[in-house]
Amino acid sequence: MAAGLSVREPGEDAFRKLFKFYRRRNPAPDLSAVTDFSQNRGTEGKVLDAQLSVSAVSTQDARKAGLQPVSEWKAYGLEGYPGFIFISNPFLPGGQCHWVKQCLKTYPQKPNVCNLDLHMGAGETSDLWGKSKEQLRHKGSGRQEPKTLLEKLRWVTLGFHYNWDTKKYSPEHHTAFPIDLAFLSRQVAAACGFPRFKAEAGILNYYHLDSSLGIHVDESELDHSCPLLSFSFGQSSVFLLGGLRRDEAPIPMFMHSGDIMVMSGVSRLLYHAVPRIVPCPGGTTLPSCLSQMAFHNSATISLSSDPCTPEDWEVCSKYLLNSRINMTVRQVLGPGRTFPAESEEGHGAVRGYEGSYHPDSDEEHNDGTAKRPKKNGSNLESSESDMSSITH
Ligand SMILES: O=C(O)CCC(=O)C(=O)O
Ligand SMILES: [Mn+2]
Repeated sequence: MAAGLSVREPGEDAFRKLFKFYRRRNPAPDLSAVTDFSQNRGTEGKVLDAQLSVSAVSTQDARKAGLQPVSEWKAYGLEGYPGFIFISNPFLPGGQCHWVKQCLKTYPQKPNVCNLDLHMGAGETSDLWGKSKEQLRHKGSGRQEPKTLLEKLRWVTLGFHYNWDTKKYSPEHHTAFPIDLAFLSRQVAAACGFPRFKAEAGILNYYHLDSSLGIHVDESELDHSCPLLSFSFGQSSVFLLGGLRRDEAPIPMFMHSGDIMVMSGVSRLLYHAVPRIVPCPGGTTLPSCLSQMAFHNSATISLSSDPCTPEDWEVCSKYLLNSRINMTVRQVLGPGRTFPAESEEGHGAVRGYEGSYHPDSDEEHNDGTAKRPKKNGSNLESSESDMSSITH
């Protein structure tokens, strides 16, 4: 256990304690206790090899999604966390380009919904990519330079659009789920033993070096027997995987670019959070799997009529120098099910953010945009110090 983890303030739950530890700026936390699946460095004796269904995904379909054949994937589980599967970057060289480009260029477009829609008009939020790319490409490292719209993007919702106020999905607020992302999700879910998985909702989170995502459980989906898939790109993060209760101390683990996490079964409803983004040393490079990337390989992703060009990748790679993108994909309804009538609804449909920290979340953002009241936002935050917070 890293130094400094043992002191616990009265009334503070074990999860929150570690969340604060890893979010701390000054002094920066010791990351030596963070499990790193890619380096075989981990929670001693707790890391298991996960069995995948190799025959469920053809090599051709894997390749189409930018993935290596499933037989090549390195997948892990954790003892005591059945249903939790960590796949250490199974993407082909170049296979991540397409997804990063989609997250920055395509998915923020209407009819999808993003945080900027809450305080900007439709004209202003259309074509974030077009409005940002030149400025982003030529940007120096100066903190004073105004942020581009892409840098102000915090979340995008897809499919059944998650409502941050009601913490529910509704049949009235639905747009077509991106075909390519549904395809990628289907392959990953099938390899993990869920051949009938249907991507129905997505939340994309955009993190910068000072962002964090608060402690929560994803339980708004109506059928928890379906897995939740999570894909990470760009800078690494510390991810905390907790238990069913907040007084269970979470396991810290790195999520690197290309890593995929599947939460299913007993692990589907575990508390989790992202307290910290961990940039590459020096802060001026991309993770090696992205910098070595022969972008033209992304042409193998034959799912899109808009392949990632060298110009696109120039913008994406500049963005990722100090950012992380995470895509979570969810099935909202059980197979063949529809939304229940209002009167039949249970009481459990809550994305269980117990964001009791940062009562100051209605203050002004440091980029001049108004902070949204906590109830309007996801729990993605930026923190300049332990106690300040910025919700999108
Ligand atoms: O960014 C991550 O790794 C986690 C995202 C997440 O938990 C969510 O969107 O519900
Ligand atoms: Mn989550």
